[in-house]
Formats: sequence, structure tokens, C-alpha cells
Amino acid sequence: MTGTFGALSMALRVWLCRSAAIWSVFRGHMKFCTNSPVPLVPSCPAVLPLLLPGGVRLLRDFLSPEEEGSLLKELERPLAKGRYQDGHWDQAIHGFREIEKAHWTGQNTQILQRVRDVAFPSGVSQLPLVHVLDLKADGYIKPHIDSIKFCGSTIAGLSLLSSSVMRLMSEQNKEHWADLLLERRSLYIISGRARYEFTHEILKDEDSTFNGQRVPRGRRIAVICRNLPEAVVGDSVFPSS
Ligand SMILES: O=C(O)CCC(=O)C(=O)O
Repeated sequence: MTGTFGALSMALRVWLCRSAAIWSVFRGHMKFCTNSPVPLVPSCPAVLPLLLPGGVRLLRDFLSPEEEGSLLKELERPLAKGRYQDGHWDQAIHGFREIEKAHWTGQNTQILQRVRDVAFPSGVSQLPLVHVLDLKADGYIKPHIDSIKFCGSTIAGLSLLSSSVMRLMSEQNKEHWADLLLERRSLYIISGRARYEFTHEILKDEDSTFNGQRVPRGRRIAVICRNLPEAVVGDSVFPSS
């Protein structure tokens, strides 16, 4: 009996190891296997249908270098008035300073309108203030879900100055996660289940790898647009009109 159990247990362990090894090789090529235009590397195949299509979008080169420069020119002075801090009100963000900005100059107004047009369906009420988050090269954002009191179903962010890796992790199952490559000058859009059921975080420089490749983190400025929160009725969440 003990012999049979031992043999079965050994066979199971070999099978599990092989599966893990096969999956780790497979995961390395996931970006190419899925043919997805979204640079997303999942922890296992079950994660992709939770995030795609639509829950996570990534538009590469959304900004030209000139447009990035124009945003930076408008942002550097107000940002420089603040000091980098450690520990956001919810302790989620480290090595950062931030502003919220309502008014933008001509070209930048147009850029932000393009973000809003791509990210939000027409008629959706949006937060008028744009959130600008300046992370030091050694700053990082711990896993969190944006408050449903302050933010609706969609988060759209431009990445200035540096590429980075955003990790999305299921709240229900910590083994279900995916890394999203946020290239410099790209726009990411997270909505629905990806926004409500997955935490998001920006990896520290020392952990910043994507698909086995190092993604060095420099100072990064995110320019983030959000829509207004949904009205909560009983246990259900309904979009506010
Ligand atoms: O830096 C980013 O793009 C994400 C910012 C973020 O997670 C937040 O403001 O809640």
C-alpha cells in the first residue's frame, strides 16, 4: 500500500514539475502565442480571458516625442513645487509627488481630449481634474484597487519619461496575475473586471522585468484620466447617468 502511494505521489510530483516547466517556457513566448496586441504576460492561461478583450488596452506610441515634451514642459514647474514623499494616504505609493490639474494649454488640451475620446464611451461623466503622478526612479506603487468612491469603471494613463511594468493581480486568486509593459509614451486603459477585481501596481526598479527582459525604471510621470464613480445601489453597482 505504502509502495503504491509512494509511486503515485512521485508520479504526481513529476507531472506537476513537468507542467510547471512547460508552462514557464510557454509563458516566455505568450506574447507571440496569443497574437494579442496588448503586451501582457499572464501567470497562467486562465488569466487572459479575465483581462482580454477590452479589460486591458495598451496603445503604443500614443504620444510623439514632441507631445511628450509639451506635456513635460507644462508639468515640471507645478510638480517641482512639491517634495517627493514616502507613503500615500493609503501607503500604496512610495517616492512620489502628485498634482491634480484642471486647466491645460492648447496642444496639451488636445492631447488629453484624444485620451478621453479613446478611453471613455461618449456620454460617460469624467473627472475634470487630471491626476499627475511623478514617481522617482526608486519609487513604486504597491498593489491596490482604486477607490470606487472616487473613481469609476475606467482608468486611462499616459506614461512619460520611462517605461515600467504594471502587474495586475486577481484579488480572489493571487496565482492569477499578468504583467503589462507600459512603454514610454504609451497609453494604458484598464476597465471593468481588470479595474474592479484585479489590483494594479508599478514594480520597483529591481523587480522590473517583462517577459524575461529587464525594463530599467527611471523617473516616471503618469498622466491619468478617470471617469466618475458609479452610483452604488444596495449591493449592485450601476453606472451613474
Ligand atoms: O502610475 C500609474 O500609471 C498608476 C497610478 C495608480 O496606480 C494610481 O494612481 O492609483
